[in-house]
Amino acid sequence: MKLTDEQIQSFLINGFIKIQTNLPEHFHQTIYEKVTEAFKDGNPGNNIYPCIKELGNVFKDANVNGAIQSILGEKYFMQPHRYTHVSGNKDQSWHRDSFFGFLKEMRYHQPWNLMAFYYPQNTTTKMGPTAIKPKTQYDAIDPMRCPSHIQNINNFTSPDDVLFECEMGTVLLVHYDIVHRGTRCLSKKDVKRFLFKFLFSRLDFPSSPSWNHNPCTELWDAKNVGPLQPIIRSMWDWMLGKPVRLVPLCDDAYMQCINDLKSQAERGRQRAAYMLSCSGVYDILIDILSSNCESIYKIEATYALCSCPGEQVVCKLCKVLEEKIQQSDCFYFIYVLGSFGERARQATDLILKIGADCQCPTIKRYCCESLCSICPEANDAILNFLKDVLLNCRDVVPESNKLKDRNSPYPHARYVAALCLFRLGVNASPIVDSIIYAMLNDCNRYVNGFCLLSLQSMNTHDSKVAVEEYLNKTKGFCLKTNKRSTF
Ligand SMILES: O=C(O)CCC(=O)C(=O)O
Repeated sequence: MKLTDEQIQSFLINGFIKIQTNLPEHFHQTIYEKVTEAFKDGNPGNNIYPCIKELGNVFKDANVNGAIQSILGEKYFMQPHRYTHVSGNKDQSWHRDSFFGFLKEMRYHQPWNLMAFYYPQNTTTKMGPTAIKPKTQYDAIDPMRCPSHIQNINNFTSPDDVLFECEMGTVLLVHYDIVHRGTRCLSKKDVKRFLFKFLFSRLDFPSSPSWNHNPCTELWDAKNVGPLQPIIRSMWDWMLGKPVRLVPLCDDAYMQCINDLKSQAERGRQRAAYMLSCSGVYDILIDILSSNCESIYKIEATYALCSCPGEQVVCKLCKVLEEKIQQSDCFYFIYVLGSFGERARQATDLILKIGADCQCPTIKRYCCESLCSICPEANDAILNFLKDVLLNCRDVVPESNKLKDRNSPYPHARYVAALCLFRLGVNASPIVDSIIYAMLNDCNRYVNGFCLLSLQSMNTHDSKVAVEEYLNKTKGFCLKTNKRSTF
């Protein structure tokens, strides 16, 4: 079942939606028994999926599949990372998931990624349910780190937090960047609370509504949502596959926004930045990106710029980026240009040049991502760049597969290059040999996983042979995942 307009709007505002599967009680009981059994040997980590193949039925369920399609579009995919959580005797810290510990400078306001939490048992408050801070998916401040002079309310418990008591068979779909945590189990009884976490992502930009949309709601302007209004309105337009609406500002409102850009409260700053951007006033935001101010302001301005209507902003961004080529934070510009997709075509050569000339894995990573969004049909130069990052973006200190490597920007860049090649589909086939090589030889399991997905989606003779051999060998398990190294 596809979601309705109201459900999509509520998801865009709050950052989550609760779905009930149509699967019978005994299905969830079987999953519960199987996971209890599997845990006797330790947490299977990423391998939970091949261990309990029936989990696939949760995501084939019409309600769940329909809801994911509604948010991520028809061509969504499941990421190679999965995890099973058991509630423990301590609350987790409030956190946002990060890509396996990798430091993420920028996240996404647009729903590119979703977490799906599946609960195979009735989950009461005493059993340690998941807690969520609604609306935090748009915050630039991370609850785990923030300069001390900037207000950061998200590492404290607040009355707005939602505790998810739920029935067995519930799937909670959550914006990937929302602040959440697992709470502690208060029950003395030996009833474990399991949660299966799966990640899903969209492959491309929306071109039309992918939910059960009534065209009469097209001009919904999110009037009653408070300071988040300009953000939510922009997300709604984006989800419809439409250009973001131009909303001009009167002089007083403009002056108020300029003042609010440096306000103490994050919501006020976000609103001001988006209102300026949506009114086509982008110079001041671009100035913030070029300045020496605190990164939090740059991140907020960057998110807002992604909703700037019109073509002139692309020219201006390219012009300033050209002047900034040597600077380490040019990735903010590259990120915004990527968010415009094909609208930023004129930036292709500039981004390629920056990516090829720089040594910084973080900048290379953003170049990969933006090139793939701007030019989805790819060309030789783009494929060669992605291939170079995939095969050669390595630290001088050799990587192993240990925990600390998850914090290195080098595997992260290769991981994004592999993900981009997957997004390019058959257009990546000229470099199929490199993708096969990285699937078999890269020391990072997610690089292997995304290369496998890329080869599966390419569906050429060579890719099919490689996939078949690989799956015959692995049987769908990640060979680098074990109970000492679960993800
Ligand atoms: O165990 C839970 O309820 C939450 C799990 C969690 O925070 C996570 O998977 O990131």
